[in-house]
Formats: sequence, C-alpha cells, structure tokens
Amino acid sequence: MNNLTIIAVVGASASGKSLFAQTIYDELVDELGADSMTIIKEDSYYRCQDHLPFAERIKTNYDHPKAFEHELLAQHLLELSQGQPINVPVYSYTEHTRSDEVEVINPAKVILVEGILLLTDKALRKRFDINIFMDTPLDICLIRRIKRDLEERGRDLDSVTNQYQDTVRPMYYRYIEPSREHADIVITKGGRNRMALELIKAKVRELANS
Ligand code: UZR
Ligand code: MG
Repeated sequence: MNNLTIIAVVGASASGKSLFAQTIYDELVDELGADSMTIIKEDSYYRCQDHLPFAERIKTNYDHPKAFEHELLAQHLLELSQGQPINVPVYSYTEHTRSDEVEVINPAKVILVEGILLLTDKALRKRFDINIFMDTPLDICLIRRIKRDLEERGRDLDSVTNQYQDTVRPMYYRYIEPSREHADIVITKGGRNRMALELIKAKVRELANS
C-alpha cells in the first residue's frame, strides 16, 4: 500500500490528542470500515526500561524526546507504508517499561499517530503528511491530567503535581510549543471541538475513499 496518508496529532499532555483521534475513528469506522483507519500512540514507543530497577525508572524524564524510541516508530511507519504489518510495543505506565506483549497493527489508508513530541523528530516529520497541533490552554490540560492520572494511571496527587512542575510544564515550553511551527493545522478548544472534528473527518473520508 503506497497511497497511505499519515496524520500526526500533537500537543501538550492531556490536551485532547487521544480523544480527538479516537473520536474521528469512532465516528467514521462504520462508514469506512475498520481496515481503512488505524491509530498509533507515541506513548507505546516509550523506551524499554527493563534493565533499570523500579526506583530508577521513576526518575526518567518522560517529557523529553529521548524518552521515546522514535527511530523504531519511524521504521514502523515506513514498514506500514510498504504494506507490512508492525508489532507495536505495549507500554505500562505503572511499571514504567514495556510489557511482554505486542499489538499487531495492519496497514490502512489513513494512519493517525498521536503523541506529545512527534514533531520534534526530523525523521518522523518526513513520514507525516498532515500535522495537527492541539493548542489547548495548559490550565485545562492540567485539570484533565490530574483526573486522568489518578483514575487511569495509578498516581496520587503529589506525584502528578511534582511531575508537572519538574518535567511536564518545562518540557512543554522547551520542546512541544516550539514544535508547533511544523503544524499545518492548529486546533483550539480541545478534543471536543466539533468544527475541527468535522473538517478532519471530511478529509479522512476523502483520503480513505481515494
Ligand atoms: P499523554 N508518563 C508517565 O507519567 N510515566 C511513564 O512511565 C511514561 C509517561 C507521562 C509523561 C508524559 N510524563 O507527560 C505523558 N511525565 O505520560 C504523556 N511526567 O502521555 O500525551 O497521553 O499525556
Ligand atoms: Mg493520550
């Protein structure tokens, strides 16, 4: 499959990237078919830290580009564009390393890739056809992040607020916000922005049917 389109969805942690990509998928899947679209998360490419004891793993700066195995993601996107299935690693936020499982992802006409630092990597940028930046105010992101990390990622309030001040916020200003210059489209108001969803859905529909 060489006529596949890769769309990157980027923005601060808890800016609505996953919600935006998932909503597009959910609202189009019956019409276009499950084999026409797929979602890949940059989070799945956090580096394997099996070699480190747990006490060391929690010291990693997860908001720095080096925390990700971007070279593997770039390789996987290339393989998908060559029509090959890929084995996506499965990351555990509680163990802070990869699990033993992998998820097989098949090539599809439209690939949505979502994550915080995708646009900081030159090799990755070459693989993307459309770059979308979720420009959600950081205070809104922080509220969402506290809720999510407590409910879904097994954290307590202290660990979330400490991480926020130590890495999430400074790395946003150092790496994520500057990468906005590579965006083709900037989306305000978060992952529920209906006008933005309808416009991107129309584009995905056109690409999937081409
Ligand atoms: P999203 N993260 C962790 O907290 N622990 C891990 O083991 C791996 C990642 C967090 C990471 C980043 N940062 O802000 C966030 N910290 O996951 C990115 N601190 O994921 O885009 O889904 O919010
Ligand atoms: Mg997410």
